[in-house]
Amino acid sequence: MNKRKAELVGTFFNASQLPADVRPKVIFFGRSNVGKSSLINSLLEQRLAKTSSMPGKTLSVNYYGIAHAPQGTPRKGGTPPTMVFADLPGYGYARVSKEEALRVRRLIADFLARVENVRLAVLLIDSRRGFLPSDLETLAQIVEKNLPILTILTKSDKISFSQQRNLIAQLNNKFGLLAISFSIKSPAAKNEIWRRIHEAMKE
Ligand SMILES: Nc1nc2c(ncn2[C@@H]2O[C@H](COP(=O)(O)OP(=O)(O)O)[C@@H](O)[C@H]2O)c(=O)[nH]1
Ligand SMILES: [Mg+2]
Repeated sequence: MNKRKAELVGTFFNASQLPADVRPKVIFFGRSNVGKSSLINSLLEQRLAKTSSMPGKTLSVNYYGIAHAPQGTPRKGGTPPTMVFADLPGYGYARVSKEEALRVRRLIADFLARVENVRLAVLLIDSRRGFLPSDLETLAQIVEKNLPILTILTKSDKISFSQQRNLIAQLNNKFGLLAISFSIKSPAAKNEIWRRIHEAMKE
């Protein structure tokens, strides 16, 4: 797959800073330290999103603009259409105060209330930790907005194949979620994830 032209196009510390923006968007949700930045960097094949082993640091929404030319699109005037990946702050980090946790939740809720043209919500779940109550809260926010969901089980190198299968089955049975396993160590699922993103862009 070709390397995509992508760049950071905005950082917002509260939802009131969000500009009106009709570009189609993929929003990435996940607990702090779930591997969100790593997945975004892997998909974009560049180190745009900061990764860290110190969770709970950034409290901002970051927009990455990605040149996106679906097959067969006539190119008028040169500039390809752009889609946006929105990287939301991680939630559910145990070592922050209640107020801090509430601030994260509120930023996500305010963002969802304002954001336009969301095509896909990508919900990241840490394979080792499984689906936790804070993930359920996020799922409820996504469902309330009626957004199509793609669930990704991150760090799949940390658990066995049978554990992966069980977790995928459990998410499907309990919540009707279709999950894909992903690891930065063997990013074989990347093409499948891109396929789903492109499909969501078409709708
Ligand atoms: N073993 C393993 N570690 C990962 C994987 N993805 C991310 N990590 C590590 O998990 C930590 C948090 O990753 P990061 O992408 O910053 O998570 P974020 O807080 O959700 O953005 C970093 O130390 C990463 O190197 C993975 O697939 N496998
Ligand atoms: Mg991050």
